[in-house]
Amino acid sequence: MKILTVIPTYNEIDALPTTIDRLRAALPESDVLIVDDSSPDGTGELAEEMAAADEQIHVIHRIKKDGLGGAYIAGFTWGLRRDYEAFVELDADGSHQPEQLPDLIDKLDEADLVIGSRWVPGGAVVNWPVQREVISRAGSFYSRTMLGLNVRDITAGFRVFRRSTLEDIDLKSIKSAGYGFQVDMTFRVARQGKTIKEVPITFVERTMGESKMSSGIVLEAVANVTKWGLGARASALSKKLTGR
Ligand SMILES: Nc1nc2c(ncn2[C@@H]2O[C@H](COP(=O)(O)OP(=O)(O)OP(=O)(O)O)[C@@H](O)[C@H]2O)c(=O)[nH]1
Ligand SMILES: [Mg+2]
Repeated sequence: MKILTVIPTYNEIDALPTTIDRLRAALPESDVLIVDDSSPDGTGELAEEMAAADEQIHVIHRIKKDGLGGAYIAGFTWGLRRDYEAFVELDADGSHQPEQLPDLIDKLDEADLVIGSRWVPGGAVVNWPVQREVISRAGSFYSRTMLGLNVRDITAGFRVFRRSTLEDIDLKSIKSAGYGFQVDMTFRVARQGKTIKEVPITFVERTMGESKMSSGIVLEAVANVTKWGLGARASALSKKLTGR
């Protein structure tokens, strides 16, 4: 299977080399696409050097920091123009263990989307303050309930999509920038009746670089989940009442 691993980066100059080395060792068959948003710390230039030294590594540069969602959409669009059959999402900061990727890819035999999950039995988080875990679990619980999804870790960013799963999504219509992007993608895949499977992973909080998580990102996700959940309920009710 031809695999593309997409890695969005913003100021990840310290963490990126280790992440790439581990990924290339753990999954040598996968091509890599780094999507950098003109990081002021020089991550984009470093990525270019890596690409010059390894023909399986590619880079795209966006002109300004414009969110994780937009970076993934740019990366997927690049890959869909080529003949990749599976698309991996991986953070640059070391939180997602490339060594666990083969487990996720194996599961793609039975699924259209595989999520590396912190909140299924066997999943774990290392070095997270308790308040971060509470926010993440609560966010997944709220999203699961509002959207009627049977997924434990809805905001997870360690994932593998089948090509057909991405082809069936209108990527241009996705506006969510932060975690909302992961929830949005999960909801769209589930609404098409596709199969989503979770595989337990150990998520290790970053030890290098700075977090891009912000209250704006959390609020965007909560507002969107509420809007989508109420929208889905309203359309189900109107179908019931009108029979259409
Ligand atoms: N291209 C691009 N990448 C981004 C942007 N925001 C975040 N990223 C990258 O997306 C990945 C996840 O971002 P993180 O900052 O690690 O977010 P997080 O995991 O919620 O936060 P921490 O737990 O503090 O690490 C990292 O590889 C970031 O460099 C962005 O606006 N553009
Ligand atoms: Mg992180």
